[in-house]
Amino acid sequence: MFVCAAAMAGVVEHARAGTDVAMGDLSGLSIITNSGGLNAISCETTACNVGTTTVPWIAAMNPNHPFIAYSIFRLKDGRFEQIGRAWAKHTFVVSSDTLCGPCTPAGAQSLGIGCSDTYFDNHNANQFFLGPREEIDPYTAAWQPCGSWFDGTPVDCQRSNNGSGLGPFDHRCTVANSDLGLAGASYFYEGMYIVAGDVDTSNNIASRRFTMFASGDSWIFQTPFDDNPVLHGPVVTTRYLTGGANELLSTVADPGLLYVASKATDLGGGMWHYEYAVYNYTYSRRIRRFAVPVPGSAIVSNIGFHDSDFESGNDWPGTFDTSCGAVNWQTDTFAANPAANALIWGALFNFRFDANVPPTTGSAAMEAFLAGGGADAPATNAIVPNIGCVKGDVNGDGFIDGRDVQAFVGVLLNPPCVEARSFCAADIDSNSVINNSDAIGLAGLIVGP
Ligand SMILES: [Ca+2]
Ligand SMILES: [Ca+2]
Ligand SMILES: [Ca+2]
Ligand SMILES: [Ca+2]
Repeated sequence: MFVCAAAMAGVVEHARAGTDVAMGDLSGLSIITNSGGLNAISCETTACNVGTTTVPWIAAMNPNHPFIAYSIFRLKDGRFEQIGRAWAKHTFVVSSDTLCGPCTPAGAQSLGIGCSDTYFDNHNANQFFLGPREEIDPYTAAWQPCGSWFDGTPVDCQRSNNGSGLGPFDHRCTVANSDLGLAGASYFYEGMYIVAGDVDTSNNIASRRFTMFASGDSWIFQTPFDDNPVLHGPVVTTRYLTGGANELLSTVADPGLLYVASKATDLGGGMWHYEYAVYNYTYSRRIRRFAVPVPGSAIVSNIGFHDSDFESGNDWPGTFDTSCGAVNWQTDTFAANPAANALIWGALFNFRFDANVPPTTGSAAMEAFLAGGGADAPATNAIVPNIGCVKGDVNGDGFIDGRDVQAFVGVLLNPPCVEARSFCAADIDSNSVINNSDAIGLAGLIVGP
């Protein structure tokens, strides 16, 4: 079993002033139960208090406890997909162990400085303490017990729902047999602690590679010891892209972060495959729309979507909007359907298509599901089909000159869809808004350096 380097060194990994919980170990991936081609999967997580304060670990209905999220991913043929995801584990008690080094115990409801606490696979899969991710703000770790899943009926801020009456796969990380054991695939599991006030969240999330073999009608999972340390960071940032040509990772902050990994592959014959893995790390508002600019005259095929549940009815339909010049996927608005399949934190959705257009660097548009926060931020550092957008050449005649001013005013007064070429050319600073700063930018381009 891997333990944090701190444990081997006998010292705390690093002491940063304030609250700092780290994922000290991630191991023991196992099948809790299986039947009918499905597997409920869980893993073992170890928290280390590497900060300078104790951390409350008080069971629901008290809101002051960390949350543990975990899920399963597969990399195959250039596609990085999430194939299972559990509801969030509400932590409820700590032991004061020494996996991370010297520990100053602080009781069962508080993780002492330097102390570790391990939840085994059966703990993390216990439906009594699994709650909907939607109730938790991944950025602030806020959770409102009153009216929660645990509160149940009546809504009286008392725990009514004890997790009984559930099926073996409900709320658990459920993975289909058909997604496991595929030739040429690599598999990973990721775990994350969400902790209020954590001053360094980069060490809260980590992943490990695992392998498997079939055993009767089930699977035996193994987490190789060699060359397979606990790798900190969101899995999409550490396990997918390799820095090759036509690959980019875009980071979007709201506050809260999400990542858009994009990749284009030359299929030959003038066709390209575009592949997007959009991972919501801590983006509270979720995402309900994703759009990639494509020239309206392009040939587009094989528009696809992948999420990690087993419901096709909630998949985001993808369409090629030739008038706008975009391939667009979306689910319902919050107003239309508060339970829509928006991209929740800890989830990864894939968007893909083929087009007869070579790639360039540009922006993919996204729309938040919940109100609040700032303007909906695009992924500005993405691999997208080249729509022929040249910043400043708003009228598309190959020159940047006074004639673009008139075209710019047209876009300013009557903006087309954000994916359109003229919008892109007028949006000099690539922030998906046309305003005065773009006018100044255009003037600078016309006058020249
Ligand atoms: Ca931390
Ligand atoms: Ca689905
Ligand atoms: Ca022009
Ligand atoms: Ca702009």
